[in-house]
Amino acid sequence: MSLRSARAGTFRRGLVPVAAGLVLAVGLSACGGTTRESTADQGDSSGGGASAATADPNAPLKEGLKIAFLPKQLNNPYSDIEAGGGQAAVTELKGEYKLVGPNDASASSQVSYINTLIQQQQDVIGIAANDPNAVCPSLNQARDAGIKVVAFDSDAAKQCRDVFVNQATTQGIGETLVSMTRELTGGQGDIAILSATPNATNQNAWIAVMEQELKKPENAGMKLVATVYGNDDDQKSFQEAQGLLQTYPNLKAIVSPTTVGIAATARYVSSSSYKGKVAVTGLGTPNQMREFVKDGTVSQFALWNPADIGYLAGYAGAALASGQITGKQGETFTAGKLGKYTIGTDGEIVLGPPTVFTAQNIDQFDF
Ligand code: RAM
Repeated sequence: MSLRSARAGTFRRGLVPVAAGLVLAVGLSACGGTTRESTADQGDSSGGGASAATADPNAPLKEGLKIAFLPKQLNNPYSDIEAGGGQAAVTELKGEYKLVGPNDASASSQVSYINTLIQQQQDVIGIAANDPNAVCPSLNQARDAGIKVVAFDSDAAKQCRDVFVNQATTQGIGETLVSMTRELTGGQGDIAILSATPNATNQNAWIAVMEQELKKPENAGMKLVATVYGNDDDQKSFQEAQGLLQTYPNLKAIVSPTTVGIAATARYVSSSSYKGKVAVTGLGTPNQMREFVKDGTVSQFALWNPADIGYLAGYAGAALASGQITGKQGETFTAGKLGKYTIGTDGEIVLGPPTVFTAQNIDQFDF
């Protein structure tokens, strides 16, 4: 039943989740959602996810595929790590790797890049969508031109991509963010969220789960007083963190579900009088967060290995372009060193559970 159990190798790369309950949460939550098979417009690229073609799991992976990656923005260390994983996959696949993208994560910033990739007749476009809908018309033009579309990290609307490589289940990530906050605050007091852009599919989905989690009795002592947006821009995130602390003097925690936001928040808090008094948690890369864990500003945050998302997206794209999969639930493919994956509901492929980082384990990670 769980997507995680359907594939081997999640723990092989050393990403051992600290919170045992999290693995369970991730596994359970992978079972939800609707099945693509029930959609009437299946096979129509303008309205329905997977193509009408039949998958041939034994089809050989094609060599020479042109696989392009379009992350949310290029000047984000997280995107660089993701793209590095994608490049590793394309090299193994003997394909042609390309990386393009905007410098800001605004809603429509990716459209012109998609149009260029269509003109270049790429075989696969991997995209971390800045907005689920703004990219849709161009992505469907790409699909009409025979290009396979793999959303990764941040989904596009499901009727305009073939599959979505999700870092962990949305439910599991939202639950982790709230459980870390509860642990750090003792479950009491005002909390705030400092997110990426207001349109980001991934952050908005995680925040929606957090809001549901906060309604549970065990979280009743925590009050979400504000959600603000740093737009995945370091300076804006820094200022938003400062603004939150000035506006809400009783704030007990800032939760930032973005690697840009949490690093900027930690930097601000570490040099302020709030250090040690206001908890900072969320999703960050170990290399960006290490100094703030060492100086006592941050004691717990989470993430997955971004390189594995890019790598998995590369292999998913090659499997689509080679006819091994079409994006339908239940199809399987092998993603190189990561092992076998099964496509879940709505074309979703889940990488694996996130890892929680603390002072005890952070030095085991280098990304
Ligand atoms: C930022 C981006 C990315 C997200 C991570 C956690 O780097 O918003 O999409 O997955 O944070």
